[in-house]
Amino acid sequence: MDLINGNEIAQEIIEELKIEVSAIQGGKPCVVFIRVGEDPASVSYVSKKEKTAEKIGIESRLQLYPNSISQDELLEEISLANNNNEVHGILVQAPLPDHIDERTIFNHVSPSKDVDGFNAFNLGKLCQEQEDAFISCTPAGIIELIKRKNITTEGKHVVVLGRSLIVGKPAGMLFLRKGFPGNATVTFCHSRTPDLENHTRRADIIIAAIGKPQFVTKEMVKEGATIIDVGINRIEDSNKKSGFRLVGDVDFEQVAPQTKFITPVPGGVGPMTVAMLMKNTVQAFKGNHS
Ligand code: L34
Repeated sequence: MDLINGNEIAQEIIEELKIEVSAIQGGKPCVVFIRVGEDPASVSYVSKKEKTAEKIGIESRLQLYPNSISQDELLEEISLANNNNEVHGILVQAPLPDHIDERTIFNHVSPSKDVDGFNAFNLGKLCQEQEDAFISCTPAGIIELIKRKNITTEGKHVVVLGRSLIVGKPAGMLFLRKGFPGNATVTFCHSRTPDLENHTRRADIIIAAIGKPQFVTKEMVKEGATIIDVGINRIEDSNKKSGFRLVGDVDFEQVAPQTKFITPVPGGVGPMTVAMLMKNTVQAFKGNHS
């Protein structure tokens, strides 16, 4: 079993970006973070993004709004950022309150500033395998882990658990692309898939992104499989100061010994999401300036 250290690989990327950004002459990459409400996970993730941006030399502007903001008001804020030449990247942290349609919001971000890769234009580019698509940060982080650990994907069976726009769907598309890492056979499974374990047991690589704590058990995993655990679930733990601990979608203790590679939670995919956002922001800056 080889534990994939997401913190370490994310740090490598951050160091590479520091060098890239310090070589920029004239201007500085700038990203706007839009956060609505005070969801504790969102507060923590956005604050990680701010700190990482600062380390790299990327300017970030945090725009906070109350849960009561209307969809039109939020669209207007995005328009302002779209039209602001000082801003290269825009990120609207999910989840948004129920009265706001996330799809409408994501599609309103200018494709050239869509560092999250959530809008239809960038998702379309991903399907078309266009090199300049912004790719959603979590799936991009998964692919980067696979690349840097040199894990073979060609001819392998990848089973994606989850069909979200943010992780499941784009992750599957990435493994499907021609080239490395790609050329895999991809199966999507979700909450309506019967006999899930029939699929997962045949997987060489499992991408667990269903948001159910410790859902993947050892009976579901073949010996020598690679597991990428995308889940970040807070479960109550009275032994912790915070009152909770983080667990993935995989029962790590049980499953890890029979895997070839596995990502831990925390310290696996999470830090990669942040690193890839930074990479996309630098990309957005360079795009605007070319
Ligand atoms: N718009 N919304 C938008 N873009 C995103 O890319 C995200 N995501 C997901 C939720 N909503 C979003 C994130 O930023 C998930 N996510 C995210 C970011 C960072 C981490 C996890 C998820 C992370 O750093 N995780 C650490 C531990 C976090 C902790 O201690 O709370 C880890 O080691 O997994």
